[in-house]
Amino acid sequence: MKMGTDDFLSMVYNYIKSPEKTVELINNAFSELCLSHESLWYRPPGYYEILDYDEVYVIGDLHGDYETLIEIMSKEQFIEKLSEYSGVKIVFLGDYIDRGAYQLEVIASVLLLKYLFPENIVLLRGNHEPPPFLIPYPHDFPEHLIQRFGVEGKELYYEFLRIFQKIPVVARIPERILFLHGGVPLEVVKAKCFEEVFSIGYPTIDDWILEEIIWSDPLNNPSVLYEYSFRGAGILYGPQLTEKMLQLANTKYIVRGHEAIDGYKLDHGGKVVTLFTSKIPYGLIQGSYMYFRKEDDLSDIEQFIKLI
Ligand SMILES: [Mn+2]
Repeated sequence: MKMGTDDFLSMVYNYIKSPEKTVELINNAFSELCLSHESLWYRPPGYYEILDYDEVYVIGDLHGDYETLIEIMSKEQFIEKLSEYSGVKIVFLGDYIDRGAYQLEVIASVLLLKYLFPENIVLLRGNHEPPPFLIPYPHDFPEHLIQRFGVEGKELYYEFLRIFQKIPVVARIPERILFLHGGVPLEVVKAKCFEEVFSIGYPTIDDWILEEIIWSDPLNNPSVLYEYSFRGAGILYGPQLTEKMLQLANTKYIVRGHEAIDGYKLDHGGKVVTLFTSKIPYGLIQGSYMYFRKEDDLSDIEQFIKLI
């Protein structure tokens, strides 16, 4: 069935009219998050392999910036593309909620995308989709829901927390890109293979590895392996850790979000690419996202970054 942006937005609106409808959406998306699909190989709870694709979009942190999401959606004709053919993949790097004015709209949009187009959508987890033991600051999503729905908003928050625990933390296009929210966990130092890092403690990823993946930032000092982070969670990882991660993952780049920058930035000799899509809640001038096709040569990755 052919769909357009307006059809999609009215579906989102329908789902967030009441807490009951929102819970229905959460439950629908929940089962899709935990299933493997033909062209997205999902290994619980760690990662997705993106195996079969013609083109890929990568969207960074949104933080309730619905305007920018809609702007990209309309400009790139996401919904039309998704409803017409199966070759497009969209990777979201996490941090859908907190800070912005339209947090419920944004999280409902990405869950609805996952529900409608499960084979095409990769949702990754950011530090604002938190484990209960590590709540970020600010975390105004619960208040946002209470303001909207009263006491029922509080119960709705727990439904969201439940689904956040199921969102994978890593995706990979073999030989090309590793996608995650924050960075490289220290565990890579002694790991001998990729699965060792991302499937430790199966069926649940170990808490500290999860923390380091969703909270860490790159550190531009080649002589330092890592430092403790000013954020109070995660680490600052040096280029040596990036090299080890790329070697384990068998990819050329790490594409991540997490840092609120204007546009994008490159670290560790261009091997760590930071995208930040949200603008309005931060007063930033430009947001960034990425687009490339299967046949593109990614050796100059900067040319595939788009500004909005
Ligand atoms: Mn973040």
